[in-house]
Amino acid sequence: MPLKLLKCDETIPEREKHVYIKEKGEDTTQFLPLSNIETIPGSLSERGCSYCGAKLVIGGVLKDTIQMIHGPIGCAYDTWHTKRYPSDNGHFQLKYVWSSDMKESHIVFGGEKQLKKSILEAFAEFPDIKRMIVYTTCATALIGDDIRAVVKSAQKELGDVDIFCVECPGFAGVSQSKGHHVLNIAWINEKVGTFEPEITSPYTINVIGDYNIQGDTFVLEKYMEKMGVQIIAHFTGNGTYDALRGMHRAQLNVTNCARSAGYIANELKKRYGIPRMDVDTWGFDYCQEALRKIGAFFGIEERAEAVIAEEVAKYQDRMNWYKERLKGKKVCIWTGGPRLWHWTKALEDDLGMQVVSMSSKFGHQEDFEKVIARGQEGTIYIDDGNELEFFEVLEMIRPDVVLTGPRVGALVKKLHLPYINGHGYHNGPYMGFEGAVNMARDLYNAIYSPLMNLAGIDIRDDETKKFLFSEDVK
Ligand code: D6N
Repeated sequence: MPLKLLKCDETIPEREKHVYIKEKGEDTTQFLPLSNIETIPGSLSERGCSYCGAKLVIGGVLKDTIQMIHGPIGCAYDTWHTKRYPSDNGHFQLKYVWSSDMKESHIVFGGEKQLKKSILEAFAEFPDIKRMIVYTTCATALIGDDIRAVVKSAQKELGDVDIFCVECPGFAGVSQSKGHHVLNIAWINEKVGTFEPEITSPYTINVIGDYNIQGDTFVLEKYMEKMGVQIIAHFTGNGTYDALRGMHRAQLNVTNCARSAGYIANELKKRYGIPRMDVDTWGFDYCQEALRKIGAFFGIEERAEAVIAEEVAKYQDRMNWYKERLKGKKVCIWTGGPRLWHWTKALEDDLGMQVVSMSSKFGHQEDFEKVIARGQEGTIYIDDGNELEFFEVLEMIRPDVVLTGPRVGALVKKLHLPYINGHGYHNGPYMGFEGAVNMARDLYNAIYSPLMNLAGIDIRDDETKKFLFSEDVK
């Protein structure tokens, strides 16, 4: 019985095909849970929309680009400031939010004039910024506004600006994953090859699928600098619009998040012959493996070893200290998709933890293949999990800590279990060697925090009252 119908799903039995428990000696190809299909009506999904996948996850990270959202203000507001991707230029991309602010009359009479006005106003307001991405949303896509025509006329009028269009309204796909795909493919079709980067090293790479969550990118950039490897484009952590136009000049694509950016890595291979190398840059052991692979590709193995030796010497003792205390602790990983397969073995091998449940919002079949291959027997694997399922699973396995987002995290906290932000991190970065230590420290702090014991106490309870007002406590 590898697929499992949870009790809470009795009224939506289709959910059985989305929940899987790995058993001994099983051929997982027969029992992959369904994924990347429409959410079943009645299931309170945690997914985001397709527009959000393009804007919040990929485009919005760029540090020198105005993000113009053509739609009602909520689409702009709700994808602003909900993710932590800093930049080294004062966080321009986090400070501002732009929108054509569609109202009812624009829906009735068309919003193109409003968009044009907003584009011109935004560039006038930020005279140093010459790059923009314009996004459609459900409302403007449904009424058929022609954003490309508007963009063309605005570019003509302003002369010195470059604008990229993302036509991926919220309803374009079953989850945010569609938005990743649309932006990847549109970018390679329209922008790659239109800018020539300056080459400063005989070893050049693009880093693909890393979004500088709480400074992840800065960690990787430091390692590459020490190895003498030039990063032509960082897709899109701390990235610039023009650097991404020059992606065709790298010798290698180092791909971390294969889910959100594997598409552009594949296209760069097909169209420009640039090889794709998949790495895991989270995890103490994985990071060593990643640096070794990059070193071997360029024949600079000794440089990779030097970085590894330096970092391991700096951080190994701390990892050991945390491993001692985290060994055997049960953890759930409930995030978007790829972090499940990046993190499960890293937490088990580096820290001795036991991953007891993994839930993915929008992973595809290939993600589940990787997750289940790296995961343990007895672990519960869920696609597009809903709130009641999370409650039931927490009851079943009583984990020591859950890695998830603030929404599900709030639910977890109500059951007096600690959660760590698996999307935006508690105190990151989590990437690389120092990141692995930060993650271990956050897990340790969460599990051992005395607050969790206090949270379980009901102060209205007579016994508790007696205790709280006793002489001992005073
Ligand atoms: Fe990749 S799949 S882009 S690693 Fe992606 Fe990345 Fe994962 C994700 S930074 Fe997860 Fe999301 Fe983030 S769910 S925002 S943590 V949240 N689309």
